Amino acid sequence: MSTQITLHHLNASRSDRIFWVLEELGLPYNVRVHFRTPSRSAPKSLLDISPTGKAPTIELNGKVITESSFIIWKLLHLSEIQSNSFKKIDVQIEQTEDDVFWGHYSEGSMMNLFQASAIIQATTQAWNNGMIIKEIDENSKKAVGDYSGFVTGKYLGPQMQGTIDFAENFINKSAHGWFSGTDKPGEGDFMMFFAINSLLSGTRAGLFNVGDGLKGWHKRVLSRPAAQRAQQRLKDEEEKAKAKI
Ligand SMILES: N[C@@H](CCC(=O)N[C@@H](CS)C(=O)NCC(=O)O)C(=O)O
Repeated sequence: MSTQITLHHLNASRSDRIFWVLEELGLPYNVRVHFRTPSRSAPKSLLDISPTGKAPTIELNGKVITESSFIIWKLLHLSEIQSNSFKKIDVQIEQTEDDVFWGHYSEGSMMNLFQASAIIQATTQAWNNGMIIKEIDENSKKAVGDYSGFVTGKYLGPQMQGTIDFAENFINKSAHGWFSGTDKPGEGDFMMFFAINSLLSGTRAGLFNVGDGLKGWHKRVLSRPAAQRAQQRLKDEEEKAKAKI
């Protein structure tokens, strides 16, 4: 029986990592799109599938799997991928130390800060739009705005920039320009894709200083046919799902 994969995708989410790895590995997959609610949270439909209620989640031969790096690890460990016999896969299949490091770094050091900042911005907006308390006077709007501006601008912002600079430094020194440390993209690259893509062409574009090393890495990723197919599939699936609402 061939491997059955359904990717549960939430719009504007880390599931872009999984589209990319699935396309690189040439694995057939179905997609179910879940759209964020007005508060930017995942809808209940995702919690109905996934114990964490977060994206990405995949169903792999009927088993529900969560956490991007575990999902990537599971996909790289499929027997048909490990044997790599039916076609040449241009991916670092065997996990390197750098893959493990950047897999952890992307979530544990970068995304925790990025996410905190996104939550502060979303909740400030919700406050100003009266989603938390109906009647908001201008003074309380200003106080919340000043506080969130301070936390994101003066506290989280410099730390986020530090994580970007650290990644820039690594990629500039790497022999091949991949976070895997080899001449092929690996888990470290798939994991770093979400944050760097958001900085260069997503919701955080233009907000931080991204050096030529990471810009070059991003270009290298997007010039890969598999990454292009991944972006197209993501877009097509979202459009198809939107048309059904
Ligand atoms: N560490 C998890 C993080 C998962 C996560 O927080 N996903 C976000 C989307 S990028 C989510 O589902 N957010 C919706 C919510 O929290 O309601 C992973 O890497 O898979």
